[in-house]
Amino acid sequence: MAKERTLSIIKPDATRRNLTGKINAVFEDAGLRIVAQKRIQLSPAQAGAFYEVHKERPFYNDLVSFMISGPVVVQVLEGDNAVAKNREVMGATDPKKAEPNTIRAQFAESIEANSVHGSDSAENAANEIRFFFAETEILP
Ligand code: YYY
Ligand code: MG
Repeated sequence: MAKERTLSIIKPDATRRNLTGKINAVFEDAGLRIVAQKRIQLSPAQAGAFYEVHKERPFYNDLVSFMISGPVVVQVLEGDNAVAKNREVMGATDPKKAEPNTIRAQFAESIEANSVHGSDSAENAANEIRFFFAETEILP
């Protein structure tokens, strides 16, 4: 199977609790390679644009406020079937519904403060990677 890339974000609830390393270990143990990574503070405009697709949803304003409440770690994960594999290790959006041992089952605080973002399709992954990284910053 061809290698694929996906965009991951370790969210403010997880950076606040010093969980970056534990979450990265889940990715690496699943065969996902962290080929780019930076810890940044999102601006309101950046967070709003990143989640533009959810603009009409009732949780949008709270989600944007949460995403700017502290630093995030944006990263590119690479591996076979990386988009689906990352969604699998993340677990369901609502941690109460997430499979045991997934990142969200282990670490998420709530449906909003759910520790990680992962792209949901190869097409969205390409756009989301471009949103945060230049190709020269991605080093397999
Ligand atoms: O892709 P994923 O993060 O699993 O869920 P989405 O349906 O794309 O929603 C994005 C983001 O929005 C979710 O991670 C938390 C937040 N959210 C929320 O706060 N309340 C909801 N009912 C649904 C989603
Ligand atoms: Mg999503």
